[in-house]
Amino acid sequence: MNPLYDRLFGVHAGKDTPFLHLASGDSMTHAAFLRMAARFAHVLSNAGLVPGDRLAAQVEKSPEALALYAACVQAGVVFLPLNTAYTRDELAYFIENSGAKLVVGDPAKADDLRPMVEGLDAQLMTLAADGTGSFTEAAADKPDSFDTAGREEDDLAAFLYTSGTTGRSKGAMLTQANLLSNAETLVDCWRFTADDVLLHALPIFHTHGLFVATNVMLVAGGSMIFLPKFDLDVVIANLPRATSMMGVPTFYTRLLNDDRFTRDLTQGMRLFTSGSAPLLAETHVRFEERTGHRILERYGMTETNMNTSNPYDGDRRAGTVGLPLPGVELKVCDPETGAELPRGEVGVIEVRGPNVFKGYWQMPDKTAAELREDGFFITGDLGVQGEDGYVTIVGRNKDLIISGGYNIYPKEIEQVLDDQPGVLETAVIGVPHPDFGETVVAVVVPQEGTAPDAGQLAAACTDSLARFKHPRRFEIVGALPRNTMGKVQKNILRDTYKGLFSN
Ligand code: MCA
Ligand code: AMP
Repeated sequence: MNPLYDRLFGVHAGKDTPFLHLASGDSMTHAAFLRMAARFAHVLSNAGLVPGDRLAAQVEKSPEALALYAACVQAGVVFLPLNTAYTRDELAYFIENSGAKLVVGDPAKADDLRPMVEGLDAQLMTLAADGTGSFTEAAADKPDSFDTAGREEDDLAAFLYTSGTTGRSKGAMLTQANLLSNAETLVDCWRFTADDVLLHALPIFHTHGLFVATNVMLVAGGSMIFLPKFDLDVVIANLPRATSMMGVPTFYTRLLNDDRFTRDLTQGMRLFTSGSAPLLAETHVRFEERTGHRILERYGMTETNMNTSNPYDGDRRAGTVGLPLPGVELKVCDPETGAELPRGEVGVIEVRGPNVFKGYWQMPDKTAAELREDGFFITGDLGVQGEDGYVTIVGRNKDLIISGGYNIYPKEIEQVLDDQPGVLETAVIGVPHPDFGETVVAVVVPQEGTAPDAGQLAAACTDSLARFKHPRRFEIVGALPRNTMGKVQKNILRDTYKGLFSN
């Protein structure tokens, strides 16, 4: 028994129905996809991986990249997908921390990665966006079927790393049951069926594109228009073939800024969902005016998958993230005492349910700090729940920037900038941005008598931080505002610089 494999993949064995429609016009059936995944599972097992071992994948989105996920589930290997923008330094931490035995990376980066990967006692294989590489070469002569590894619902299926407000990233351990329960709930709530065609333009290295979008479509038995990335022209060209799309708010603002995006173009669609970052109520309203569709906004986290959703039938309320999903308990608590607050009061959102992860890999202290013994997870999001149950997120009790749906932890950038010559201290903040929702600004205090150069500071980020984390602006100031306790008042900085990118 391997509940996740059986329910997501095994049920489609032998089905000649389409699973992936590619931008090239080709498509791949469920059966062909499963045969490829089985060949890949043999490669994992030949490489010495046994159930419970970790595989780290930093690969471009492709059918092969998705089959790598399926192969891990079939072989019982814990899948650790990584953002393709991560630098070698960032990658080294994930490989070392997770103890990954096998790393699958882009052939173009192999020479750069190999010494680091091998130095960490891992093997490196390659997989390119076009499906070529040493991994697929090794799979070519393997059998089309694989004896699925036995796994229990409580066994680990994936590690997804999430940054922390202090220190390094934490590996969120997700079990088979976490993933399966959430996918099944969402299929029901959002009415997905085998007739659905999901326009999939999200990356597949995060919860949204991999677990929300892909797992839901696998459970439903539908198909996906599987695009390498969100390219506006390609998305517009493909919308008439789709019945649904899941996106981050940037997808929707980009579509609305294009005149080709009309009511006619979306007439075959039955559902647009949004999440990963706040969708402005204004975007929701403009979207409905343009297309007649009300975007269904939901709220989740890497550690919990999805927690709340606006209803499929009923009021999809702009500016809210809807109601707790079936099986998910949600309460709003006092940030200081943890005591539950009455409806209508703002506090920290806590959630409990089969969706909530098992803890952070080898970080018992961090797990204990965020996951209560009674099973409630402290999200760090500030919200309020109305008398009618609708939840509104009003802010964050954590120092986090969300840019185009990617999470960025200021501390990580501050640590890089503080190490630069001539820098006394820095404060990194998020400010409103018309395309990305929020973007990164670094406020820098130079050491006396020096004048750090923005170009040098930017160059320092290039080596150690993924491009999406780089500050889009460096503001040089004499001192940072502090409260009486000496803590930097980022709210004042956010207010000062809030207009930097406004239209
Ligand atoms: C790309 N760039 C970015 C971002 N993406 N910078 C800041 N924030 C970003 N999100 C950089 C590129 O490196 C490039 O740098 C420049 O911005 C312009 O690139 P562009 O071509 O415009 O970007 P894009 O390729 O169109 O990507 C934008 C995007 C993409 C479509 C919004 O970032 C995206 O697909 N985001 C989705 C993220 C996601 O799936 N999040 C889910 C996390 P240069 O200046 O060098 O040109 S899961 C989650 O949060 C929870 C669980 C949940 O609830 O879902
Ligand atoms: P991640 O750590 O990538 O899983 O990001 C999770 C965070 O994204 C949550 O803690 C929220 O702060 C934010 N988030 C996700 N969905 C929404 C939403 N619909 N509205 C506001 N914030 C959201």
